[in-house]
This record gives sequence, structure tokens and C-alpha cells, in this order.
Amino acid sequence: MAIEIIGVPMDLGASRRGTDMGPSAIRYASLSEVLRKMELEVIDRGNIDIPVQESLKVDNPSLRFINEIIEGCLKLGEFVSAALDRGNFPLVLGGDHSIALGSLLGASRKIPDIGLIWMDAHGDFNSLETSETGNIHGMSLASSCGRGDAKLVTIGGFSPKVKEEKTVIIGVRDLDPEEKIQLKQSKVTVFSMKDIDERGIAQITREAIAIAGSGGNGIHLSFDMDVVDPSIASGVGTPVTGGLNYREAHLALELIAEAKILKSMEVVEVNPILDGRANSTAGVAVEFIASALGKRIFP
Ligand code: EXY
Ligand code: MN
Ligand code: MN
Ligand code: MN
Repeated sequence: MAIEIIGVPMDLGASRRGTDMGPSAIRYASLSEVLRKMELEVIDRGNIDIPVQESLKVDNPSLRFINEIIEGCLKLGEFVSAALDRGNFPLVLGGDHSIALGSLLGASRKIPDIGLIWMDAHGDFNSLETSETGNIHGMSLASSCGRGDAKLVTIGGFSPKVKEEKTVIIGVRDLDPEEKIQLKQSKVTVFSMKDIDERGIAQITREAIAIAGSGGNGIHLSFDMDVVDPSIASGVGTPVTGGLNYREAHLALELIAEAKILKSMEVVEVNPILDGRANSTAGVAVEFIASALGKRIFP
């Protein structure tokens, strides 16, 4: 099995520009070299071509880029499904979190009843009606669970991409009022930073693995770099203080790797423009990817 790297230079789903440079930044942080040192076979499929022409002006500003996002995610879905068809592991590099629409399309088309672990400071559980910003990266989980605007929900011609009962969010600490109501009414399992502080990341991760991995079909991991504290990864589009520390993120990913349930993965929201620290957010992202793919400290 080879790791197929797929870059998605997308920033149309967010307010801030810059996550379109995420795939390059992660590559420059020596992703392929790090994975090859782990004796993994790596195939870099390059970047999805994201159309950047502005959509026609429409009355609802949040719809301004919806066509470009859907077009990019349909292409991404093809790449992810093709990698799985080849028996390989799709490793998607974002790009803002709207690309999860494409990753989950591609994975769920090939792996029915796939589970989902969504590591994120946010719920990404808004719809066009509930969103306060209109940004589609704040709607990608809800849409993948079958909630919200039909154009986003039915991308690829079917819905939902993942069952709420097999969806777990870890690390949430910034929810909009309406989004919180939607999440409470849903069957998604939400582990907030409070749960993690009270019960520890190991216990939370083991429960997440049991829920998302139930049925034995494996899981997709959607890792939003803003789940970790901005003091560790400041180069993200929507930083929120009080995130996972470095070791908590690593331990969660090491436990997921050990569970041998990971079928596909994406790392999103890396925004190099916003980096303000010694080793870059992209460099931290590479280390987290290595952990999720089984890099062991010892033995
Ligand atoms: N809830 C806010 C919104 O809907 O705009 C913030 C969403 C941030 C989304 C980032 C990718 O996690
Ligand atoms: Mn935003
Ligand atoms: Mn997110
Ligand atoms: Mn986020």
C-alpha cells in the first residue's frame, strides 16, 4: 500500500486567504522525506486544479464561491476514490476545511459505512441558514452528515457521506449558538476540550475509536490544525486559544494509528501567511501525519 499525497490549494471556503499555500508549505516541510524514512512508499499526485475565477455575483454572498468549491471537491473525490481503488492510502493536504466535502465523497463512495473522527476547535456544523459568516469551511461536517444546503449535501449524487452515529468530533471549543443547537440535536459525539481536560485525551480517543470504528469498515480522519493550541500551530485561519498541547495531539494520533482503522486522512487549515513561530505549522503538521501513519517513538 502506498501513501498517495493529494494537494488541494483551496481557500475559497474561508474568510482569510492563504490556506491555498498549505499543500506547498507541508511539502516544503519535508513530508515525503519523513514518510519515506518510515519505509512507506509515497506517491505525490500533485495538486487538484482549483478554479479561481470569481463566481457570478449572487444575492447571497456565501454562495459566491460555492460552485468553485463544489467543482474542486468533485475532482478531489475522484482522486481519493482512485487511490482507494488502487489499494492505496489517500493523504489529502488542505486547503481550508471545505475540502472535507470532497475527501468524504471520495472515501465513502468506496468504503460504505466509513466512520469519521473530526479533530477541530470548531464544529463545522453550520448550514447556510445558521452560519454567521457564510464560510463554507464552517459547514463541511454538517453537509457531509446530510444537513444543510442541498448543493453541498448531495455533492457527488448521494447523501449522507457519513452517519452521525459514527461521527466523533474531538477538541471543540468554539461553536456558534445555532450550530450548538444543531449538534445537540444530532447523533454526532462531541468531545470538547472540557471533556479532554476532565478525562484525558487517551480515554477520549479510545472512545472515539470505538464509536467511529464500530462495524469494522475503518475511518476517515479529518485533522484541522486549529485543534491544537495556537502556541504550537499559529499558522491557521481561525485560531482559538485553549487547544490540545503537542503531546495530546500526538498521543491521539498514535492511538488512532495503533488501532489500524485509518483508511484515509486529510490535514487542513494550514495557513503559512499566519505563521508566527520558529518551526512552522506545516512542520508540525508533518509530524502529526507521521504519528497517524504509525511513526513510533519506541520500540
Ligand atoms: N463557526 C465559524 C463559521 O462558521 O464561520 C467558524 C468556522 C471555522 C471553520 C474552521 C475550519 O474549522
Ligand atoms: Mn472563516
Ligand atoms: Mn474545521
Ligand atoms: Mn477549525
